[in-house]
Amino acid sequence: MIRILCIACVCLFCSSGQAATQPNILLIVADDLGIGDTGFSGGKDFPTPFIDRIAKEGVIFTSAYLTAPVCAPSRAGILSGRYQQRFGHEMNPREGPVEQEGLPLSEKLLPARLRAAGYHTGIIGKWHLGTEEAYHPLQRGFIEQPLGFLGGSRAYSGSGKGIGKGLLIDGKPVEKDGHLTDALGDAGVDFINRNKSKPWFLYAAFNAPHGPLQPNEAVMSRVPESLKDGRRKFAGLMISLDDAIGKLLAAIKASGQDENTLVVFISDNGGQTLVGASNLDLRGHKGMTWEGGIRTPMAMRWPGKISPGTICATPTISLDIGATFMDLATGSVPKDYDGRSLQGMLTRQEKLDENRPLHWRFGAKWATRIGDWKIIRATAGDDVQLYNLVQDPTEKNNLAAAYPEKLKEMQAIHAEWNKALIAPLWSGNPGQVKEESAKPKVKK
Ligand SMILES: [Ca+2]
Repeated sequence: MIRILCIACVCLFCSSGQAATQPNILLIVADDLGIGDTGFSGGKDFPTPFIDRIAKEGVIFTSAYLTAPVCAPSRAGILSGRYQQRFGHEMNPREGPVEQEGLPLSEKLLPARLRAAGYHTGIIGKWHLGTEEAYHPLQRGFIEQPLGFLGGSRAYSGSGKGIGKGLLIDGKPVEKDGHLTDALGDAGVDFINRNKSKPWFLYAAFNAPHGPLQPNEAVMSRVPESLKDGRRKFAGLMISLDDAIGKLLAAIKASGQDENTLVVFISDNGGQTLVGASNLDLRGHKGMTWEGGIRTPMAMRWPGKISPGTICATPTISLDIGATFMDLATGSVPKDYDGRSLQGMLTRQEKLDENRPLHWRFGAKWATRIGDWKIIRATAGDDVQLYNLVQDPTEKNNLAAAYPEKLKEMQAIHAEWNKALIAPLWSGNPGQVKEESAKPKVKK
């Protein structure tokens, strides 16, 4: 096993000035899934063999973050490569014919950038970045949409009438039978099979295991007997997701592209424990800036390039994904990107800066992590709290009173970052999340 303890490297943004061979890129984004929901990140109560295969045959990031604790702003960060609060996409947009809320058109998205670099780009699954025509995926750089939908969540199956309304192929309504996760997997396989002549980028934005809890009855016999109620249905959704990912991996291998394809797996926000997800013992859940709201399982696989069994414990954030893809595709990272390329770490085991500040702002809730330390305002009106995440990964012991200088120093760094942000463009619905009492706990 190779453990990369990533310390300062001056070459993070030094590029060769030209891209190496452009790999295909499969970016799998699951929905509302926590670190207790995939085997490679510590989940134990149902198997996820294909997701785990990505990790086993590649690198596991054990301290990976998303830029938001809910769906749409997190996806805006991933696809723009920038902290989404810079351009006002801080909250989930409302959906409907009257609303004009979507990822601002000022942002050139990752699919558009990769397309300009010669990639064939496709999206399956969930969009959630605007329902008006101008915001649609085919207007934002995706050449094709083998199967998807525009909203933030939807049914997985109908009652004898197919999967239901709202499914699209290339922006046009379509009817499908069966279970949505199966259909999305099949559409992704079709995309991979059809595109062999040039590098491709597939954004596989599965809505699983986001609610509603509508698993495919055909897989429920595979759910361990010990699981009950919501967790049982959630496990059913996960089994279908894992099967679909297995089909995508098999299609890549069958197409002869295994060693020319980078596969990335992440969630879009922390687990929604209120509907069956698990963040293990991390504090909080979806909608919060506690670790349970912003941490994700993350793994990458690229046979022949990434050494199997690699573990990176250095904090990484979903902004690094786009930076890495652009570095691979073009040999450089766009200057306005907030992430850093992981290419050197992935392929040459270069060390990463462990003390890069990472920031969050979600309305009144915010946080900053630097190295071992994190400050957090968990709820409007709360005092700012300080935690040492290495000694206290479950955020139990607030050290604000014990280390006032550290608190002050980090607050100043957060305030400086905050200055570059704009006000949210819409108030949105931050998600159906229950506020957790966040009274400071002072270490005795
Ligand atoms: Ca989500």
